[in-house]
Amino acid sequence: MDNRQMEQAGRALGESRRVVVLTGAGVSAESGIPTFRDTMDGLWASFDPQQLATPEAFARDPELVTRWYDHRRLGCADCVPNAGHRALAEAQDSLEARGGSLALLTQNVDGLHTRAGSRDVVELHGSVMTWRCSRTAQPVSPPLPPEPWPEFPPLSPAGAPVRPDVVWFGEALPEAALARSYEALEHCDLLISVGTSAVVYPAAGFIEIVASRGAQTIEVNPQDTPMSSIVTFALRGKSAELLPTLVDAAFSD
Ligand code: BJW
Repeated sequence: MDNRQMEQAGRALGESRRVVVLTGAGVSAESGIPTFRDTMDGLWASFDPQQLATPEAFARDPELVTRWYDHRRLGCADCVPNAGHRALAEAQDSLEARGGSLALLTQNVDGLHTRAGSRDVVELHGSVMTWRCSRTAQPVSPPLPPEPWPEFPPLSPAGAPVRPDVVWFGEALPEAALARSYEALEHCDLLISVGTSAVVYPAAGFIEIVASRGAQTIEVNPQDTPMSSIVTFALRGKSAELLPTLVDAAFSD
């Protein structure tokens, strides 16, 4: 890790008032949740997540798709936030204490940012922890227990398969989440993109929107992404290691 880049990025964060953070699956990697484009393990090793996360796959084989999402729901419930999630919650506290703000936009469906203490998290791709009827959109209540569904696909009281409340390829993102994101992007001084491959739109386009306004951008990722060439600072490494250092550099005075 280039110390000068970290020092300069820390200064940029410390001098910003309105910050947007966009996170992807990499921020939860060190909590033990596989990234979206990782090869899956065990029983799921032969499946391609990009083929399963579609309305077409659910229509064709609701048993397979609901089994996969229930496996992931239970996996997320067993995991805990890591130092990267906690550093982002601390950054929000520090910015708010000095009259600023931090809007946390996540593509993750695991709920770990909220469990780490971040407030008003915008879940762009929904949540795997809540499910709804695929016909009426009525949410399943009460909250699902920490056990697998008794049958696959689970059926709602309306007799239709229930599905996780996530956004699949080709589906629209929640309107309120998009409106809050564009409002924050329009007014921010700095965007930090963490642990995303930056290939899925519209979220990947958020980095381009902020960069084209001339605001500063930081990328935290062990690998290059299609956005690496346009960010102001590219911090190469794991977010659970780099985010605490970045937040420390910005706010410890
Ligand atoms: C670490 C690390 C460590 C590892 N520390 N980092 C414009 C152009 C082209 C295409 C489109 C476009 N606009 C729309 C599209 C189509 C499509 C799209 O983007 N396709 C592209 C693939 C080409 N987009 C959509 O369909 C979206 N819908 C839409 O636009 O609707 C329009 C509409 C309007 C009105 C009516 C109807 C429609 C919806 C996108 C939904 C995406 N959903 C998923 C599944 C969610 C549920 C689930 O989880 O199963 O969201 S797909 C999947 O990708 C998931 C993720 O949130 C998302 C992003 O992945 P992410 O988070 O970046 O993870 P990875 O695995 O890709 O990357 C991990 C990264 O972490 C890597 O870079 C590692 O290096 C790094 N890493 N360890 C830090 N320790």
